[in-house]
Amino acid sequence: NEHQSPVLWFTGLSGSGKSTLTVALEKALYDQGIRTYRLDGDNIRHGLNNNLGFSPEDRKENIRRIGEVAKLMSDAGLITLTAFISPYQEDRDNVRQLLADGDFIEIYVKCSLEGCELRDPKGLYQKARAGEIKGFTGIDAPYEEPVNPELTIDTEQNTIDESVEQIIDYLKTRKYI
Ligand code: GGZ
Repeated sequence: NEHQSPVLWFTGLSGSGKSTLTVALEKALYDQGIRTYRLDGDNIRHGLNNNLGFSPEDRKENIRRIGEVAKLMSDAGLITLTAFISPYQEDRDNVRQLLADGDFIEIYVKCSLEGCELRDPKGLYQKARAGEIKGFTGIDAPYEEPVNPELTIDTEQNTIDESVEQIIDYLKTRKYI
């Protein structure tokens, strides 16, 4: 391998498909005998970062800590998959800087706001529209689209299987796996 274990950094709106994709990708990699670790809200926001909310400052700190944890996972030899909105380009760039060249793979999970609102799996957009949640990403808090992501996955145009294949192809072509 030319590279250390990379961090696959999924970014996108709530409901864009980050969690679904990372779960499916993890399974596909596991089936090929490749060891991964997945970081998401369930194991980070409920634990290490349970003192953080959704202000810009807290999101920044959320992403900073996740970047540091991802770096440790990567040092330990695991391909790390992270599934966080990570709405600010600057915060994502800081994680990229933290890692060795080529170890940060920014994957934009692209889905229109309309599409995410239609899915609304947890009813959060509806609550945000009703003013019951303030500062919700895409409604009254910003999402900065990645400027130069390694990959863009359009979850309105592709099935989960197609998206997983696209990522695996990328990893093989670049000799990460
Ligand atoms: C965005 C929020 C908010 C606000 C709660 N804005 O669909 P979900 O529920 O499971 O994913 C969202 C998750 C976002 O947490 P992240 O750690 O990924 O965000 S960030 O990277 O910006 O720090 C959503 C829920 O938390 N949620 N309030 N105001 N999403």
